[in-house]
Amino acid sequence: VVVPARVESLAQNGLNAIPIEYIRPVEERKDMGDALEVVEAQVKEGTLPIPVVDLGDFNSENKEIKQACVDSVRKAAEEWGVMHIAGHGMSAELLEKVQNVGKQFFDLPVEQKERYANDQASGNIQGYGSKLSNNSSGQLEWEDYFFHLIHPEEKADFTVWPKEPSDYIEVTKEYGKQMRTLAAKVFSILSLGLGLDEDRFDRELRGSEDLALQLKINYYPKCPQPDLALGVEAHTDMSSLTFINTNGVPGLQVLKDDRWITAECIPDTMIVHIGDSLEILSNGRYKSVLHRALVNKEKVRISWAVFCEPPVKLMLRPLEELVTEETPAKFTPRTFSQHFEQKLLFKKDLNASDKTK
Ligand code: AKG
Repeated sequence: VVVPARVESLAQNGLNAIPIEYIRPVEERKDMGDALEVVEAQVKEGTLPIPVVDLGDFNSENKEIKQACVDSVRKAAEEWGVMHIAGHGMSAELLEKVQNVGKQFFDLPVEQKERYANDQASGNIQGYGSKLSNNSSGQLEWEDYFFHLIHPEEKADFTVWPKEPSDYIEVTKEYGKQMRTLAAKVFSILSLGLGLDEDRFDRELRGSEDLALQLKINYYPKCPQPDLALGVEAHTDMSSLTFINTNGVPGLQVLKDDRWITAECIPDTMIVHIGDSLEILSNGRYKSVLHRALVNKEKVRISWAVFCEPPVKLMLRPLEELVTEETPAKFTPRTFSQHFEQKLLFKKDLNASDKTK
């Protein structure tokens, strides 16, 4: 088993300069910097922020309010491929519990977390991990993570889930259940936005099984040189949708019109990304957003990303309702796993976290 260096251990050593493997090439450094400073500068500058939509309006009896909600979600998904959602319906209490159990796990000493280490070389991708330096450039990311499937429950392998804290499993299971409900709601709105039957995207994406929801808790230690390192390098997600919650520390950046826009932390909202699977089904109407994570000098950042993935054998192709003479199919059919393999051909290194990219 190759055990990579944990970024947390490196950060604890009080370095003034980061090891060379974490230094990004010059071409990637546009709009990089300390996330706390970058987001502040962006607000001052009046940069167009990532749209905020209120999903609560979708439950309105008033047809116009409901339609305005559908329109705003469609517009954000078409123009940005990412949005903040308010009115998502998940209780603040559950979200707080999810954050507490995740933080309590990461507060354990590294040696104790090491008992949950994944083994990427043998394909055991669930568990505690960090990027392995197995490509020629040796490029690494400034984060450690915990990755595991949380829904459907029958597919979850509870033996790899954290046993400490003792309520981790119960809380995270409930999160998986409620995330599935939320995903169904977002699919309804996105289906109606393109004039499709309300259950169209969900029905197509779950196939004869169900969506697989994968949780990745990203733990980004403080970084002495945030202008040179990335917590997560630029990628689009393979998923249909990805939901992101954070501990209130900024870091996420999305590419829009050739500029990296940093997500602000807006209380009581979460972020939703459109992933590749939905981009393909929507025949490119909804954009799979390119994103990355910055780090900062002052605060540990933790994010909880839930990737809603179709079954691996599911055939991804543009929905027939969206393929016309004026809008021919932009994507060739491929299964979800073939899509994964095709993407990897363009990348030299295989890592656990790449399963989601
Ligand atoms: C990933 O884990 O793939 C991410 O993109 C994380 C983004 C974030 O931490 O906000």
